Amino acid sequence: MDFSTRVRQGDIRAAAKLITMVENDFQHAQKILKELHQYCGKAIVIGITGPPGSGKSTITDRLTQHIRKKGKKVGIIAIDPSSPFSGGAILGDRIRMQDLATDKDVFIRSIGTRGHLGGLSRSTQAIVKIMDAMGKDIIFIETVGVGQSEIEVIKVSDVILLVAIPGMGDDIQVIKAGIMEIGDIFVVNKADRDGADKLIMEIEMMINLNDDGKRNPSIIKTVGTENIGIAQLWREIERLIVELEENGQIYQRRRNRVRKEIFDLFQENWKEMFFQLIGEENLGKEVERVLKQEDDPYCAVEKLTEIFKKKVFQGGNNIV
Ligand SMILES: Nc1nc2c(ncn2[C@@H]2O[C@H](COP(=O)(O)OP(=O)(O)OP(=O)(O)O)[C@@H](O)[C@H]2O)c(=O)[nH]1
Ligand SMILES: [Mg+2]
Repeated sequence: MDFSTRVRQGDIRAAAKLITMVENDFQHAQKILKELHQYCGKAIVIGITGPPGSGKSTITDRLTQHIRKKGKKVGIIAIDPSSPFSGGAILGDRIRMQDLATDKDVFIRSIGTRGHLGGLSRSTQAIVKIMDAMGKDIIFIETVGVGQSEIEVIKVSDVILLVAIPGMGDDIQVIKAGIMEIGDIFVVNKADRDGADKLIMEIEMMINLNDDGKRNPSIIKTVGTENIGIAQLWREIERLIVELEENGQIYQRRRNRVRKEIFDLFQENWKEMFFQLIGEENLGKEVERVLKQEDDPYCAVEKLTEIFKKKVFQGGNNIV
């Protein structure tokens, strides 16, 4: 049986192999992703972000258990900023998601933020595609909402949950302005601690300030560890998905996602083609000239671009 068929049948080993290929040899992986694309588009992608230790993995785990009872197949992508390695499950998540690990209809994958040649968002999009083709109904992407690259990643989601917790000093500071705007649902987790209601009030105030009352994201209180509020959170996610489907927002988000995917792929392929065509010798020459102060890198790029254009022209139209 060929590789892409195995992935489509939900074969975990084939999918894991393909994900490794995405990270190490994208050109090769692309051929299989191409075959898979026609089987994609059914999964709903839910992004979960928030500060370190706020309970993102716990909530992902509990939501997954909740929807497994409804027969939904689940994919989980945990983006781990601390890990330079990719491929394996990180220890923490492995422990917390232990119950899920034995469920063949839950596929968990952790990836490090570093070491992605074509960018983290390209890798994540490819993994979403693979899980989608495997037949997952819901795909969670968990990431710590710290840097720009994490925000880029989470933006590929259909729905975004922001997790906040009480008692982190100046509470509201933990939800940064940039990330505030992308949240569809606020999850106030660790509501067993003091200050949950105060945090809710602060979030409400900030929403009103930030969005001029245009948006009205809901706020759900949870105690992840006790499974409190999880069913309500899932109901809210489902309600929101219907709303976003009806008002065309999901379609708009997917349009942005496809645009970004094409942009990322193009950038990468184009770069490769450029350097292939100008050749190592021309590049090496320019490097030396810049090194000897005979030229600056800006001029070097202009010159190399001229060489590129000439070659494309000489080669007729069949190169680009
Ligand atoms: N008291 C309390 N503790 C919780 C709750 N939810 C999660 N925790 C605990 O908080 C700790 C961190 O939870 P995680 O789910 O790993 O948090 P996370 O946001 O995924 O953490 P990182 O991925 O490391 O950023 C764990 O020890 C959980 O058991 C809650 O509602 N109440
Ligand atoms: Mg986590």
